[in-house]
Amino acid sequence: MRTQVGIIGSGPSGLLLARLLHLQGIDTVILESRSREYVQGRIRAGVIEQGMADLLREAKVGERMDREGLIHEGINIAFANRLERIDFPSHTDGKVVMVYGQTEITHDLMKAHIDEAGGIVHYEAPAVRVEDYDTGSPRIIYEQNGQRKELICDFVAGCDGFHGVARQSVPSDKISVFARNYPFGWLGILSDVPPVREELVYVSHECGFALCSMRSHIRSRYYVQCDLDDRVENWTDDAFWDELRRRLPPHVAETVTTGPRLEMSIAPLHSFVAEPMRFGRLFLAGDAGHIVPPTGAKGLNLAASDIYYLCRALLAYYKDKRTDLLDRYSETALRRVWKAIRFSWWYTSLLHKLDDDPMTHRLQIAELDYLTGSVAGRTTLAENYVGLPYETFE
Ligand code: RFL
Ligand code: PHB
Repeated sequence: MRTQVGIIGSGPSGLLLARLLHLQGIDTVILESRSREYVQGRIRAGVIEQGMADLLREAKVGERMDREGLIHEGINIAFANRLERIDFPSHTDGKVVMVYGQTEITHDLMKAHIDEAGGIVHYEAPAVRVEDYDTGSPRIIYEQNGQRKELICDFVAGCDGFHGVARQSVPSDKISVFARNYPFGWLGILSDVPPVREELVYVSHECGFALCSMRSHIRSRYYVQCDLDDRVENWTDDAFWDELRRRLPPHVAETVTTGPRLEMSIAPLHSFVAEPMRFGRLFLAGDAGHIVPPTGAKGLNLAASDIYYLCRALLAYYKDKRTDLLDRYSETALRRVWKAIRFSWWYTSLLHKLDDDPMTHRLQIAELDYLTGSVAGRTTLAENYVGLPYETFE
């Protein structure tokens, strides 16, 4: 089999790239190790930066998002029994974020790319490795129905997430990795109850971090910081709600509506960057190249900015025979990646229980007091949260 751009992974990175290229007449084939139902069912991100929302509109999959997504003009931060609000538009030249689940984005992309446009996605077809990426015709070796097959391409996009094979196809002496594992995780619940506040609430408490998020006016997503060795089986719904309320200021806690879980899961927190993001004709994008802890809501948004740069670079090649944007892809994408890695690390360290030393929490409260009380502090937080701008090219 042969295609122009072979894509490994049908998460948001892979699907968005395929969709944008299809709209410009460029052929793709996506290879995905899991089933369509599995990919569709994963519950993950919820906050979309304006840059990503604009890219989804460019991909002509923004209609339902614009109808059903919630525009948020700020976030709340709870600490020391206080609730402070950071307003986005007044600190960022009018920018806002969109609350719209990754599950819905994946659904919209699948409908547009596969069901309506007839785009090719092979599910349950895991890639095994990428070969010949230093030549003019790289190949993806994959498995389907127990058979080994190969997809010959002009370019390969490794959109196969943190555990994928694209990055692992490169010899370790050609790649530098930077990693930090945090000694805690997030226990999350999804429940059909109205959110406690109209906007997200990030909580720093001496018992640990908590987050009140949502998917709609009637579906909430809440998280509490937990130990890395904790298990979902250790938690009843009541125990979760009690722990969440313990960490909220009393006047907020008493307004939490509780209900049965639709889903409960634990996610570990990591920071990870692989450099470079380009190896000959193999390009990494999204979680395949970098991971952030979810605190800053940046993972999915970074995947989108990678796809923005990669798509423009591929278009410049196919339409104008230009290779300069492909050559600059890694450097350009990584500049934005590192700023989000920094923000996510800083915001995680600011809000989580890091150790048992009471002074650590006092220092965090002092920083939160400074940040929320100063125009400069609020601006720094707001600018990073709504998303730093994408670079443009002539
Ligand atoms: P994905 O979504 O992991 O998709 C990769 C796909 O590749 C497939 N795959 C393979 N296919 C073929 N052959 C192989 N050998 C393969 N190996 C893997 C996988 O099955 C999968 O379908 O990566 P992608 O597309 O780069 O997208 C990244 C985002 O999913 C991720 O960054 C976000 O979910 C992170 N994230 C958040 N990001 C935000 O921007 N805002 C948020 O509010 C936010 N909240 C979150 C999050 C992630 C979380 N978890 C569970 C890690 C909240 C949580 C709890
Ligand atoms: C979510 O709604 O899942 C969510 C929101 C904000 C974050 C992380 C996760 O920072």
